[in-house]
Amino acid sequence: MPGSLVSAKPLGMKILVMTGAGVSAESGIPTFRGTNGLWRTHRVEDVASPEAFRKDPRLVWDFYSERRAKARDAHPNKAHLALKVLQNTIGKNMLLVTQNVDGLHVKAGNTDIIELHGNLFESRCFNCGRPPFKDSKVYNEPPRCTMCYGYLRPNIVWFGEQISGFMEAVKFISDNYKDDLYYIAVGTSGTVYPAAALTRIAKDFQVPTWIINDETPGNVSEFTHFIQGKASEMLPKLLKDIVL
Ligand code: BJW
Ligand code: ZN
Repeated sequence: MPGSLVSAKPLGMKILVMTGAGVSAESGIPTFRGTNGLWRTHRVEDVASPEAFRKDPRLVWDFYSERRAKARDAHPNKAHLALKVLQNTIGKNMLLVTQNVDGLHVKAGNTDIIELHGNLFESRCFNCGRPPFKDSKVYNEPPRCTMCYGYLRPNIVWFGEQISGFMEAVKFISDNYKDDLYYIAVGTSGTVYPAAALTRIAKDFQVPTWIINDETPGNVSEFTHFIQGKASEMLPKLLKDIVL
C-alpha cells in the first residue's frame, strides 16, 4: 500500500536504514537480480564464492575489476544524498546499514556506515592474515600479496562467508525499539540472509517497517508499509514526511 506519513516528528526519533542495490541503480550501478541484473550475465557460483575464486581467480577478478571501474566513476544520486541530509539532521539517532559494496554512501558524505557485504575498494589476502587495505585498481590478472605471494581477493563477503556488523544492527534495534524507532529498507529484494532477517527482527520488536522498492519484493508481507517507486524520488519524500 503506497503510504505517506502524517506529521513532522520530533528529533528524538531513531531510524535504521537498510539499503540494497536498488539505491545505486539510478547511479548506473547494476543490481543483482531482475532484468538487467548481474546474475543474468554471470553465474553466482562462478564469481561470488571462495570455491569460485579457488577455481578461477582470473574470472573473479575480471568481474570485480569491471565493477570497480564502473563504481569508481559513479556519483551518488538523490537517495544517497537524502541519507546524508538525514545523518546531518539526526546524527547518531540514525544507523545506516548497507548491503552495497560500491562506496556511494561514503561518496555522498555519510559516515559510520555498516557495510554488511564488504567494500569493492578494498582487497585482502586470500592466503595469509594480512588485513584488508584500500585498493581501487583494476587488474588484468589476479594480483599477488606482497607478504606471502598468495592471491589477493576483493574484500567482499561471498556466499557462505560471515557478514560483518550484523549484530551491531540488531543491537541498534534492541536498544532503541522503545524510542520511536523506524526501520526503512530501500532498493532490496530481501532474498539474501542474514541481511533480510533484520526486517523480521525489527517487526518482532514491533518497530514500524518500511520498504521503498520499484517492484514488490518477495518479503513484502514482513513490512508494515510498502512504497512502490524509485528510490531517488520516494526516499527523499518519505524522509521529508517523517523527519526533515
Ligand atoms: C529499485 C530501483 C530503484 C531496482 N529504486 N528499487 C537463511 C535462509 C536461506 C539462505 C541463507 C540463510 N542464511 C544464510 C543463507 C545463505 C546465503 C543466502 O542468503 N542465500 C540466499 C540467496 C538463498 N547467505 C550467505 O551465504 C551469507 N553468509 C552467511 O550466511 O554466512 C554464515 C556464516 C556464519 C558464520 C561463519 C561463516 C558463515 C553471505 C551473503 C553474501 C551476499 N553477497 C552478495 C554478493 C557479493 C558479491 C558482490 O557484491 O559481487 O551481495 S549477494 C548479492 O545480493 C550482493 C547484495 O548485497 C545482495 C543483496 O542484493 P540486493 O541488494 O537485495 O539486490 P537485488 O538485485 O537482489 O535487488 C535490488 C532490488 O532493487 C530489486 O527488488 C529491484 O526491483 C529494486 N530496484 N532499481 C528502487 N531505482
Ligand atoms: Zn598474503
